[in-house]
Amino acid sequence: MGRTLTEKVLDDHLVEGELTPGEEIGIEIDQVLTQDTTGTMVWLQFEALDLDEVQTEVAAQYCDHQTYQFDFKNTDDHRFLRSAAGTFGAHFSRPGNGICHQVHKENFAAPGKTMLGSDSHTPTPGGLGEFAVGSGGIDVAVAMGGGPYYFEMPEIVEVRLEGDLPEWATAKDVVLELLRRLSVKGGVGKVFEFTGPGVDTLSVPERTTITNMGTELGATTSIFPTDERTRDFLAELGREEEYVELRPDDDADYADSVTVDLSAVEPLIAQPSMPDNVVPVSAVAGVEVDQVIVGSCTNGAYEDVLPAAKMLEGRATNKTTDMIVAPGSKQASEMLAREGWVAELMAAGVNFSEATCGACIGVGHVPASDSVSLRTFNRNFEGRSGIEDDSVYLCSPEVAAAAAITGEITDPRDLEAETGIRDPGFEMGTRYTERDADLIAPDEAVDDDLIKGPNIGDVPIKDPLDSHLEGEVLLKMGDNITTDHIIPATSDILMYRSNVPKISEFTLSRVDDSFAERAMRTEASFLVAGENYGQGSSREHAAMCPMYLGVEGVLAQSFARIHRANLFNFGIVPLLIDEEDYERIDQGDTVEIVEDVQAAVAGGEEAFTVRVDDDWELTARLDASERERDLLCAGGKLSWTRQQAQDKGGNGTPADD
Ligand code: MIC
Ligand code: SF4
Repeated sequence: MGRTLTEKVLDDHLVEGELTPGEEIGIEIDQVLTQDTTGTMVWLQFEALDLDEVQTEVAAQYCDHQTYQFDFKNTDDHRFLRSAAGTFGAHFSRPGNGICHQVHKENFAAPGKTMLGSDSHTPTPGGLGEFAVGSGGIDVAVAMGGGPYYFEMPEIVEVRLEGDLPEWATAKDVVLELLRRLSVKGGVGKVFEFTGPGVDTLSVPERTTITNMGTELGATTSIFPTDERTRDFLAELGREEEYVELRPDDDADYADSVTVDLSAVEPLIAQPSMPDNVVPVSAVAGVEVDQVIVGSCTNGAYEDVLPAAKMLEGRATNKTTDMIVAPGSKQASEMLAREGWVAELMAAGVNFSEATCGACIGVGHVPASDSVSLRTFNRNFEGRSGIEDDSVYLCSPEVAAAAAITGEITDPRDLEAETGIRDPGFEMGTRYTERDADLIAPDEAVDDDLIKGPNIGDVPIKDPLDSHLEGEVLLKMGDNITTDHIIPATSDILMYRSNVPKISEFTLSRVDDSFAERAMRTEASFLVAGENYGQGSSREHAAMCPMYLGVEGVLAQSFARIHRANLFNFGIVPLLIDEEDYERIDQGDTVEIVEDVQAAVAGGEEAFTVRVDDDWELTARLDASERERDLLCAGGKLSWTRQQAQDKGGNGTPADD
């Protein structure tokens, strides 16, 4: 039987297990990526594991989320990251050089390689045939030390693209269409592999918009085959020799198949406050818009900003609609500047920002109260923009520019009919310089020792798993709780990512601001949640902080992939419960696991009896591999890896195995 593209890349990197969906596999990692809000912990963990040199082909540290450096703590983090990259042998991308996924795409993304990144949108280079997966920071630290990455072999789902996009429909609409059909849970446990004649009609930047936002579907990753367009893209970047032809066999066998007829795709928009709340733009046309932002790792490339700039050329933004353009990389800014587009945008009333994540996580450009913001980003979870009860819509740059011109949500086809503004179409950019001023390669490192300012704390370590687990349900939550609910990423909180005692004070504050204080007063506690608990980002603080506050277990109907792994990595027991028991259990109940937990986890037990309030019992399920059980018993991945090191007299990464 023929192989899928995913199976081919994984086969080339497999170090443990078999490519059977649902089974745990270990793969060798070629490239790692980390950014400024997860990176500090990655390097502190790298140090705590006594690792002294990066072992992967490429390791890159980006500074993109807190580049405005409005507090010395941000700048301290950046200096620490530069010193860590220099000391341990990673590339360092300076603050302002751009968003990790865009800069990585420009400099390192390569077909056939594997990558692990401590950011959930790491799958972006799937648009160039790279198998790239987001994970928690400790997984990245171990992979950087040469250890394999372990994960559940996903099902491989074919997304067959047919036809050609009509005018005003874009790659963003393709992924919004998938979200509309499949929902934010539709990709859990899956890889989306793109096939069909429609693939050739999409350029690499369009493909990476789709793979980037595959994350919102909950997918492990998304991947495109490579072709002449991939080769040309790499050639433009001066990396043509990295081109490899990759495609599935003609008789490849997929677990499922979804067809998208590109010619039937129309301009779409995700309404507040979930990326899958998608409708045609025409369905919400006329809603007044206060703010428009073009940028992010999804739509921040030169090729994304250009159509908006063309639409605004010689025009002005509506007087009550503020428009901001924040390109995804300094290279994109430079190209737009050299061609005069920055000036055109400025003349039209647009504020041109440095290349940063910024507004995407509520760092700058926070919307006014009771206002509407239209963004070309990938997430619109409630409150993520920096204000509770926000009203953030997600759309393509073309739809964003149309709203900036008219002051209301406007189907660009109607804009054309009313104003004559034509679809600017898609145009690939030309690079003007071989930029390297903002990238410090390992052999150019300026530091060989770690520089830790007062904001750089220690990595918390949990005790090994107890035999007896009992505690109060301190919080009961609904479905689709995001990591933004668990540990928000807004500027007031982001600066404490390297200070766990301090950042823990904000745990679950978006759900219940008394939670952290109550947890601190309680010795041991549990959380209860509905479906898809922990969706969204890769931030391991969403597990680390609850662990620090004494949360021993989470009882949920289902878990999002990265967060589930982070719970194991920090020694919190993730137990699955059914809907009936979820409905019955209440906040304030005392739960007690009847079995000897340590022995049952170690012994491979799957069913656990949970006694609730000494009154009734439910059966919870632990769905865990042997390795994940070892992590729980040890009190998390850091302790486990260290234990391995002691047992073997090495550094404990599986390279020693
Ligand atoms: C996000 O988009 O939510 C983030 C901020 O990039 C996170 C990473 C983080 O929390 O630092 C992600 O996507 O993993
Ligand atoms: Fe940055 Fe937003 Fe992309 Fe996360 S989703 S990496 S915050 S631009």
